[in-house]
Amino acid sequence: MNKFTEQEAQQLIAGKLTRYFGVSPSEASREQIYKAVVMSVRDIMLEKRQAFHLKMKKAKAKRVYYLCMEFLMGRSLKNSVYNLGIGKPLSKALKSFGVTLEDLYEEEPDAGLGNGGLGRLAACFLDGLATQNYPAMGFSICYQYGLFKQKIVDGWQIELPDVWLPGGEAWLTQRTDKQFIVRFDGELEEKWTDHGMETVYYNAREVEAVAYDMMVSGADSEAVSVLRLWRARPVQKFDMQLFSQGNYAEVMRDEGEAELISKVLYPSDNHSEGKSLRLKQQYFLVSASLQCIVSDHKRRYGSLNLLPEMAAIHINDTHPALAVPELMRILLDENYYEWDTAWNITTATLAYTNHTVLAEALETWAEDLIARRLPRIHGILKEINRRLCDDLWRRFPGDWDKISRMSILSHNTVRMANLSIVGSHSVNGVSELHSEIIKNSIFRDFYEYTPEKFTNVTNGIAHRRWLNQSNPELCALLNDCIGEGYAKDASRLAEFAKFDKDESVLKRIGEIKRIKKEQFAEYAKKKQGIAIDPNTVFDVQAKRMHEYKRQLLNALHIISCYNALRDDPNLDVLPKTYIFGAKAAAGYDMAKQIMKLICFLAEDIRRNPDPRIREKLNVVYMENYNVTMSEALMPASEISEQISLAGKEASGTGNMKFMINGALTIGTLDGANVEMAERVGTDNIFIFGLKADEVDEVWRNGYNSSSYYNQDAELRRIIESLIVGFNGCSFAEIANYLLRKSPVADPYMCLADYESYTRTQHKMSELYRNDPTDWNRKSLRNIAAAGYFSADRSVRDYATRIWGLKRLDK
Ligand code: 26W
Repeated sequence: MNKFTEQEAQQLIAGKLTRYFGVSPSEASREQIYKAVVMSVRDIMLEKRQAFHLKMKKAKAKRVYYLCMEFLMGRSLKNSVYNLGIGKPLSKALKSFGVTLEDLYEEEPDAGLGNGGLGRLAACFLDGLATQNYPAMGFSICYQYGLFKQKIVDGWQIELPDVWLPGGEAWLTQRTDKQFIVRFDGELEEKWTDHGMETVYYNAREVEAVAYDMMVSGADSEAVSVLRLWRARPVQKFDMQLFSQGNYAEVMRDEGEAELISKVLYPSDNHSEGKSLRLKQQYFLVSASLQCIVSDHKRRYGSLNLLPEMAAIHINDTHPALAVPELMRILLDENYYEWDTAWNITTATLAYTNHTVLAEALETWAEDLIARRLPRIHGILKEINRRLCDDLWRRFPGDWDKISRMSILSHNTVRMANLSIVGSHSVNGVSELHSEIIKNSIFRDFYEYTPEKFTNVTNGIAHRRWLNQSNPELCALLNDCIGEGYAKDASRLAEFAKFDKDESVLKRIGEIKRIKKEQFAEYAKKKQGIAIDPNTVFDVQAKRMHEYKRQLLNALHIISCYNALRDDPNLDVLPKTYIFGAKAAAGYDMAKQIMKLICFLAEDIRRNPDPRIREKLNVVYMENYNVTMSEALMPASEISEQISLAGKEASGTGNMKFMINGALTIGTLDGANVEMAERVGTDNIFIFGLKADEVDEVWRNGYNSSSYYNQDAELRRIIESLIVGFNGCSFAEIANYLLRKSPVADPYMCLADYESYTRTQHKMSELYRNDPTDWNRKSLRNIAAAGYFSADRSVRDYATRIWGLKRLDK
């Protein structure tokens, strides 16, 4: 493999410094050294990719193309150095430049090209694919601004632009040989030509898509995954006529409009806004990617007849669903296929994953918007829909309700989920529970129509990033006990379970957690000037801020603890620090209100004059939670809060990151928590609350939050406290939300689950205080049971059961 020696590394880096920055090693700034190192590491990966590419070509290997509007990559240097196995020579080489590798890691901005779970999953998958030598490419957009930078001013979230490219660009390789024209607007005309009836598309606005590649090396493998990011720019033909007529403004406007497409990532997670620019982004991604895939395929194999045998194209959530009509357009208009053949090729190539059941997240577009912006795509959608409805009519004669629910076009809306299902040969959810729910509720009609399409692939995480790289201390213990094999085969973590009676191992687990807590406390001090006492228990909820994830339920319990301590500051309770990290979608008012409540509650406690209270209860809201912060936080956590209303969290992946780092979960039977409980055993996880079917039942019978309020004095006291407020601010609005909001009070049933939650919290505190050894034993069992939740296993499931992909080393 293309590794290097210390001397070679030194020369490579010094060479970059002279050629790209005109400085000698002794003059170079840390930033310049960082960039020179990135360029050197990138070169190694480009070479490695080329070798793998050759192998793919020779083997005529099938490839997967993963289309996703988000790839939440975080930092790349540490991961690349680890995966390439070049840490030692590089560290030594850097001595002569007067910096350490750790210093350089800190120079790198996060590539925050995603919102949350969906985007981080896509990033984890690229790692799993490369490590197992699967031929894979991700496609997304090269957003100039990634997910906003969060500032919290007086408890209120402010969004600032995320300027990542100055430091992140060094990873990108511009591919001037990969450029495609994407067309919007314009008009259609049908014409008779040599190919029969042809649809001609004219007067379109054209935008050019230019590729920027980012390499993701596998760990100790031959493969490198490529993430191809499209940047939009005006087509390089200047409208001279407009310009010479003196229409400068119009010319410049067109230029600006083109670039707008890849300007910024939409910050909304689980809520579809239906904005025209977002539609343009989606089509831009889909059209550029498919043109690229198709042209590569044709260069290699001549025609598109073999596309399904050689390419698996994945639609990650419905955001790239226009891949269905776009592939049809390319087959029909540019390659003159008959409709039926084109349709068979399309559906055999595409597969779709659903990542959420929330109604407000299910995407629909106004049909007239699509008709205007994408007239040809609209025409194809109408024909897909016509044929679908014909077939449904044959299968379910007279069942108009069903047919109207299943149609793609209805009442001036285009339903992207229906389109994705109809246009794919496979539809999957991301945990067992979620996959059952989609079959039985949101996609029930489709499940009855084509049951063979539906399947499950439970999510997984890049465990080398989340365990090996983030927690070397824990890995040292694992290596002592079970060797290093788990890095490439996470199922071997199970061998760690044998040590659950070994007192010295259990003790070391506690010591390691303590070290990671101290490190995080230092990090929080440095980042935010906040003091965290590592002697307290770290109870952490880190994920996007959303009503269904119920950060509010957590807050209600903290308020009750605070009340108890205000009543009796001498109360003998387990000292805890509650840590939150979460961004809210910019326009999501309720989420921002909950954030404000937590921040004001935190401040109220911090300002409490009684040190006996402050010593036992601390609340910390970490600002700007992102991948890099997460890597510091997961290993330091002792309690993992996974408390969504059952049936709402498709899977969760943070839950897996906490688990593999030995945190104990307090959670509902939701998403992947269900499978975590099955694997670790119910004695080692703290499950509470209504189950998904019980939630449905309570809902059917009419949920009334007041009945819980009336029966529970503790709850009444908490609501009172909300109204009185914290740090001088009343939160009566939240009290109202829980009890009186129309049309429903407490839509995510915090009050229904409160008693069970608080009881379970107490149970955990008792265990922590009374039997720390048993706590560590449970922690050990969680680590040992986490292997299944590796992205390596997830992508293997996709590869064998959905994509029909083979490893290139087997
Ligand atoms: C169009 C607005 C929008 C944006 C993003 C709608 C929906 C999304 C995503 C699908 C939301 C998301 O990230 N879902 C999360 O996906 C993870 C990976 O499968 C799961 O682990 C989480 O449970 C799920 O919430």
